[in-house]
Amino acid sequence: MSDGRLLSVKMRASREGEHVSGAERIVSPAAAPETAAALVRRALEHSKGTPDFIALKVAETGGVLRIKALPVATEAATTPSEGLAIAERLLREAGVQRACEVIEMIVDAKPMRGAMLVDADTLERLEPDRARGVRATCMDAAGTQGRLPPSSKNHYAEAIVLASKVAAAPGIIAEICISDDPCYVTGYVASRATGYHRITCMKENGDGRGGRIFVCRGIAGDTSETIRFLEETPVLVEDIPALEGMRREERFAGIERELDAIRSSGLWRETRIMEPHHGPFAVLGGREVAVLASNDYLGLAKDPRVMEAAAEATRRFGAGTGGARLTTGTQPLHAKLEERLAAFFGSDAAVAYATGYMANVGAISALAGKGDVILSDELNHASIIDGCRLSGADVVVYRHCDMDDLAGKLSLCGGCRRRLVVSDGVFSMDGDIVPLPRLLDLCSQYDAFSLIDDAHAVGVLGATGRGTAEHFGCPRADLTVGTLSKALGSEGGFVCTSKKLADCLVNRSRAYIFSTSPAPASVGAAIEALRILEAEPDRVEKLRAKTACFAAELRNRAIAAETQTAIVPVAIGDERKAVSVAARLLERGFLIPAIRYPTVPRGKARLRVAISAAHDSATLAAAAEAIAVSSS
Ligand code: WAQ
Ligand code: MG
Repeated sequence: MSDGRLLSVKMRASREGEHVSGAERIVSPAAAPETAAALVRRALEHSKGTPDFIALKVAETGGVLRIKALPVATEAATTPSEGLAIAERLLREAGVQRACEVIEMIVDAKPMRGAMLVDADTLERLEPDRARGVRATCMDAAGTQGRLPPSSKNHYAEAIVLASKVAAAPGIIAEICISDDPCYVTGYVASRATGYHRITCMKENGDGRGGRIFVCRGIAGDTSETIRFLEETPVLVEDIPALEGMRREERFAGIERELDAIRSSGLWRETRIMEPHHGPFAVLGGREVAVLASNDYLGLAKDPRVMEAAAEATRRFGAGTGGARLTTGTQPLHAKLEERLAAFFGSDAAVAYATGYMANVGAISALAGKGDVILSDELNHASIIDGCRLSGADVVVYRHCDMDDLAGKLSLCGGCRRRLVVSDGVFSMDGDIVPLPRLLDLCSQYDAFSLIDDAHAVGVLGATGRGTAEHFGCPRADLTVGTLSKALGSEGGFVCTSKKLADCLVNRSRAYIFSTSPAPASVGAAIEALRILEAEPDRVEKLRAKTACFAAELRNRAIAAETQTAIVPVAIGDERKAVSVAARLLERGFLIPAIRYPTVPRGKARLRVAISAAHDSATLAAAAEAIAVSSS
């Protein structure tokens, strides 16, 4: 069968001179433009980071050689030494008597773009450029010439093509490969004699070293024909075996390796059982501790009136609603809550969600989609980031609270269908505040929608706890997201906005449409909490005074502490140190958690203290002293 004209499309990406990603295809001319675009996209989205240089090469292939894929087998290994022993045996079966030394060579290999070309009998290295190695290129799977490349690397699919071509090269009798991807521990040994043997563990998880060796015989005098075949002869590989399902143990061994990596980098997490006690105290492991970690900023979660409202709502309306808002899940309480929220925040309408997370995910993905652009602060909460991802819009991240950077980026988005700027009102990890007036100015200047997540601002900022807009004395964003779960002591999220945008959320927000409506207890409690906040605004002032007093106690002990909100971060840095400081604090009777990657960047671990209006001054002073002692 003739292939018609085929083009080779190659992409190579690097950053600061270091290789980031590379991929190639052989495709029909019609598929070439989209293939090129897809490969560039793949480079830009590579997990190793954004490249600063991408080279794209599109060339005629000339006559294409078709070869059959090697047969595939999988060898289960659970440790690197087990895997390397299997590799050694397979190399020997392929005729490499000095297999043991070849294994040593690959384990000690320096990073290279290509493979070592090693003589089976003398172990002499034959590649002309030892730093680069020999590269096998100009190959692809047969039957995919009109198809787009997959959006991310499929290790097996690419390796079987490469290994099949290499095995067909003149003089090559075997190949061994270990990926340089830190998370990919499966490697292989391949040869015409034995086929392609995947070996499920060739190195420790997290190890970024890898390498390839092409073992040859009889070409030491002249390697040019072999190298020309590897680098220039276009090859399509036919009948690539579908990967048989991995055995169950190996599937779970992969999970175990991931968990081990989390453990060994100090990032392990697990739940702990806390029994609420009086006020901001809890019983943990049989002992009473002061909790300086709760988002119950105003102590309303345990206010008897709020608790009774929850109980009363349950008695009247049931434990659950049994339906989504647009089916059977809207009860009188839900309508009342939304009315009260809109009135309290001075907006036309409010839409309630089951959680704050869902409010962000739901609102952002309802408002922005393909063809739109979302501008998002780099320190936004995970729920905002997830909403951006789910929306399918282009996401442009601007520097934290940097309005000049935002202005510059907005000025480049004029041609997009819709622009949406999203930011936390109060940033959850540092407790700092968005420069809202400037952000709103930019939104009107550049005709963008604005969404502010006031989860940590409601009940905290502004004279009466109405959030960032009240704090600055400026108008509200187009959408203000808030939560019922923090200062309001209940559970759930909401969006305050215009009638039109509320209609948009109700009709388009999948997190709203496809989840069961909030339980009557949560809604009843939230309505009562909102009533109390409105009737007793001095609670907000009390919280502010408590926070100021705690920050002063820290500063008296030479610990930097600055905050305008109820969140007081105490910088530590190293993840493991942060965890051990938190453990010492717990021994002293204070629950103050260590916040680590991925919640904050690596190396920026910290203690995160959250103050409540319910804390007493003696407890706060004692906590400051315990922090000073435990972190020194
Ligand atoms: N030609 C020669 N050597 C290469 C090439 C190439 N085109 N590409 C990479 N290498 C060398 C280089 O030294 C790399 O460090 C090393 O090989 C590993 O490359 O069935 O992903 O691209 O699941 O990291 C094996 C799949 C995946 C096993 C191998 O290799 C399976 C892999 P990587
Ligand atoms: Mg790699």
